[in-house]
Amino acid sequence: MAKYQDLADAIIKGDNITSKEIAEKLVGDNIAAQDILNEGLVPGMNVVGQRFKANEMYIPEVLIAARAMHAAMDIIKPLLSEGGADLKGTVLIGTVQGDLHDIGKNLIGMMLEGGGYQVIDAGVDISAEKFVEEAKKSNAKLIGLSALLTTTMPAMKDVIDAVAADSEAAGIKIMVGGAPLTQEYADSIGADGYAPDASSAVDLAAKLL
Ligand code: B12
Repeated sequence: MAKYQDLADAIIKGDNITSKEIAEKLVGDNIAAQDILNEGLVPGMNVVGQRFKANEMYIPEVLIAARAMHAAMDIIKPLLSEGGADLKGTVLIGTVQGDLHDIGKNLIGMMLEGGGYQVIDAGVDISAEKFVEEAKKSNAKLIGLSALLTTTMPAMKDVIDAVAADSEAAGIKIMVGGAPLTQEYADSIGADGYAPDASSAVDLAAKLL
């Protein structure tokens, strides 16, 4: 019988063929999709996140691991929603207006998915109005904003203000990140949270939701 650890190992190695096969075997063995997520995918991506943080893994390896996670996720996703599995909530992510950098945002999205959240990716160069509209449409409880340019950091405050000004959106939490960001900057614009990397972002989401 396939084991959770084999699935986690396939993800860490970035082997998307094996991760898919193991996920299929586990499903065939009648293992609940939620258990496959919690005992295989999440621990695998946790190791990847920790190694990335410790500079033991580099961006391409993380992206390859994330692809292996997605291959397994594709198998269990339909079963998760079918069984009404208790996904932890919806997080809307996007890069702010004027900014096209998306590598960090994509990593955040993959790690959040691996952590059991439903992730809606609005994309790049997203206006404050669009963030509000998408958050309401997807019933997101948390928005993750990314900015890589010092010139686009102020656009994060525009999103925070637009969310606060909209009676239907007010109350949605906002976390921010990106290389030029600091905790001080996040505090100064009134963000609910800041995380310096993808694995801390998952911890932060758990704290905020
Ligand atoms: C790749 C890259 C590009 C690519 C982007 C490709 C893509 N699809 O993303 C391209 C070539 C398109 C590009 C374009 C430009 N770039 Co550029 N780019 C970079 C580079 C080399 C890497 C960025 C990156 O992906 N890092 C890796 C990821 C994983 O890290 P990260 O994004 O920081 O994300 C991590 C954390 O910050 C955090 N995080 C990120 N987002 C979020 C969100 C939340 C909610 C949370 C909690 C956490 C979080 O978690 C992530 C994972 O750990 C940086 C230099 C550098 N070393 O940072 C310059 C850099 C960001 N770029 C820069 C510039 C100037 C530009 C251009 C203006 C260049 C030009 N003259 O055309 C354009 C701007 C285009 C635009 N409008 O956005 C400057 C910015 C300087 C500044 N002070 O603002 C940098 C710093 C290079 C430099 N030293 O000058 N760029």
